[in-house]
Amino acid sequence: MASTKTYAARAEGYANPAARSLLELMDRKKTNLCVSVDVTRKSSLLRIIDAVGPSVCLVKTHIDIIEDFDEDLVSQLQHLSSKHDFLIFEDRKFADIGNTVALQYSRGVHRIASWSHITNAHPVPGPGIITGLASIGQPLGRGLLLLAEMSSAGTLAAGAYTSAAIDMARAHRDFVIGFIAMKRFDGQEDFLILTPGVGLDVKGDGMGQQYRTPREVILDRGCDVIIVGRGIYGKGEGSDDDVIKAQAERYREEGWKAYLERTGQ
Ligand code: S5P
Repeated sequence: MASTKTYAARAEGYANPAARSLLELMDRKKTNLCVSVDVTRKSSLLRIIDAVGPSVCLVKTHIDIIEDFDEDLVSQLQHLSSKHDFLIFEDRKFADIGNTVALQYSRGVHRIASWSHITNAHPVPGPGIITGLASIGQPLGRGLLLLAEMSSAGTLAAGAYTSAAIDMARAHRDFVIGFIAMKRFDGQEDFLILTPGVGLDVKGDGMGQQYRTPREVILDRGCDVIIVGRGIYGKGEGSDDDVIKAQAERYREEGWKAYLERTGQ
């Protein structure tokens, strides 16, 4: 049912502020594109985010790969988030006991909870990982995604593991807003489905990544957000701005067209 409802209509059903803001801004900005920026220099990260900003609802970071990370990077990231109207998703993939992830989320040099609207976790430790992350993130209005499935070949996140992840999310709907998954799951509850492994030009990367098109992901599989990395920014520290902007718009248009078709608009 969630797959045929509009993002705007679904926003009203979420108590979690991050989920609500994300759905509202997707509707306002007409984009279901999340750009994943996996570069290693602060200047490249900010340049690429500024270039894709107008086309995206969400920017996904791997903050621990930045070699010259500093406090100023966080300020500039927050500035770009307001300038272009997108949310920030730190793809931290927490995977430890509750007490440890609470520290990893709030402390260390990165202090992820202080700037990242959304983060994610592997369900492998059991529900304590949600309790730990919620103790930090919930008072700040943050949202959590569970990795119920993965895009890589041979992933162990399948079958009974995926079902258990869904059950864990159901028990914590105030903080768990959805999943990293390859398809929408049946069920009464509305969860956000964010899907990586999206590419228009290639099928894989020689290291296990597997790509599907925005249309397959949004229309055929009923997912909500396409996560695109190298298909947009290119290789290494990224292509020229003009190329990146054009690629971001190309993916935004594909993703949005598939959503309009799915919702019968
Ligand atoms: O199953 C997954 C989950 C994630 S979050 N498969 C993924 O590829 N990701 C992330 O999405 C991955 O860590 C990377 O940052 C991004 C995909 O990048 P691309 O360059 O292959 O589009």
